[in-house]
Amino acid sequence: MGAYQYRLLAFVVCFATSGCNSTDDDDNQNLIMPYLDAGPVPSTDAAIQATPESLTLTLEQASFAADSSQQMTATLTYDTGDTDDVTSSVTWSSSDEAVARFSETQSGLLDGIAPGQTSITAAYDGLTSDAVNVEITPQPGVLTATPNQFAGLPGDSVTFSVQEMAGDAVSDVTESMTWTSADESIVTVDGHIATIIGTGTTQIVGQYGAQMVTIDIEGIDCQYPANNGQIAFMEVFPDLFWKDSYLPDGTQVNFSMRHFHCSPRYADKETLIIVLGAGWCGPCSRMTRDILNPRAPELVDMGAEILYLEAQDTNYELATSRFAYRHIGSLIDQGPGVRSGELDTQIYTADSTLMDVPGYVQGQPIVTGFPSVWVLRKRDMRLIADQGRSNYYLPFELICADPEADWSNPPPPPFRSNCEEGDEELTEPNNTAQEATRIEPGVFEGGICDAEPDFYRFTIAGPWRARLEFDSSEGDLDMLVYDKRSEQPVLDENGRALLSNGTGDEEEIVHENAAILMIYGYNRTSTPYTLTIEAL
Ligand SMILES: [Ca+2]
Ligand SMILES: [Ca+2]
Ligand SMILES: [Ca+2]
Repeated sequence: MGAYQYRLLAFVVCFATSGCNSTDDDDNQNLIMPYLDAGPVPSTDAAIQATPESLTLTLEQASFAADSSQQMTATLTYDTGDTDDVTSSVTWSSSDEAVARFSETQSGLLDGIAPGQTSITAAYDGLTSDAVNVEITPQPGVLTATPNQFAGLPGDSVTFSVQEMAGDAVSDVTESMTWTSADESIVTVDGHIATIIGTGTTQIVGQYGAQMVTIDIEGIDCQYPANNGQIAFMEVFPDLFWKDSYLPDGTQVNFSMRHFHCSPRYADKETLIIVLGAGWCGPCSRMTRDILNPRAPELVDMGAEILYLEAQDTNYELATSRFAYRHIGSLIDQGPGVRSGELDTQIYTADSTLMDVPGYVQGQPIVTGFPSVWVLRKRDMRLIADQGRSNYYLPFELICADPEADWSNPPPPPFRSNCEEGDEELTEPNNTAQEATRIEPGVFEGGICDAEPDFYRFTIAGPWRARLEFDSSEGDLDMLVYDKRSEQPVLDENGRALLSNGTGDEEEIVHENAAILMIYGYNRTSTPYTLTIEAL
């Protein structure tokens, strides 16, 4: 536009003075140049007498983001009412160039630099425009939804949160989001909670200002293997459900056999270890805290999930999932495993509706005591290993490593020594009554450091006391007075076996005269000990 105007100007100037011709160029140039130096001038004849009166600034958006730009326009208005665009001729200024400053290459282009306010003016030929306030807003960030996808069975819901990340700044914009479901026959949204109501895939879309975030949703169509509702060895486990079960960190999820079998959440799982315990049951606590949990990280890596199902609370009442969460947490803190309570047990009926069946699991014939411990195979949801079929703890590592094998007669678990160097007594081998170490009253340090017992023999005229001390959280040791002939514990005058097999940190036997003591790890556990023999 500028070049066209200059040419037009040349004609105007010629007519108003002594005339123009091709031989008179020098004079004409002199007349024209001052106008050119000052920039564009009115494009009509009348404008020659017109006086610039005001300078006004316009821009499309008075508020825009850092790292974006807006083109400003300066308009000169003459006393005649005529106007001219003088954008490229004015001197632009921004009161705070740290907030926004003008481009050096394009006149009037205002670059947002950092969030804040600045005041824009332009000057032209002695005129200064009114100030225009411009706000630079933070650069729009990247929205991230958590979770960014969700697959669930009908009835499952998920709560989303959304973070906006702008540079190093992260802000939670969850409460500012507006959600819509792309298919309300699959998922509905209320606030920022989505609930699966049908099967299929769709999306929900979250809107935050001009930004959007989408979340892929799948309503899972689960085909659970046919079953007869009984819990039995090699049978398909019943289609049970525990709403609002607890994860180790206290978050709640619906957990069910159906979820375990079908949900992508368990995609990398092959086995489910179920510990049916009770709040009042010491051996259950031992199983959870001392046997299973120390192995749990390794088992989880092998594709095992754990379900701690509490049958009863400390008052022998049906346990809630809340109780299960607190009780298991008191034993293993945030150790792996879902926590559910039998009061909350539900079962899918033939038409896939849920029915309350509190206490269903502990009422099964397979449950002869607590803890009952089973391993299920995810592929077909069959119960492949039952603690009730073994005199030892189940060899979880072996079972989870090979869930297709026959575990109807599970072998003892591999022995794991809890001893450190020097814990084992120097009088090994002492693994049989024949090898028993001869001792006098006193204190002896030793250890059950392999799968074999330790034997000691002594002769004391009269009564004595043998006390065994150890850390039962590491390994439970027991002790008995051994009868070489019967290869059984010696019986006292009342016919009771002279053995001490409690669950605490100490075993004690009081007897008299010569004896052979046998010290052994309960269920192949291992730990160092201190043995004290005193004559009474
Ligand atoms: Ca030993
Ligand atoms: Ca030994
Ligand atoms: Ca014991």
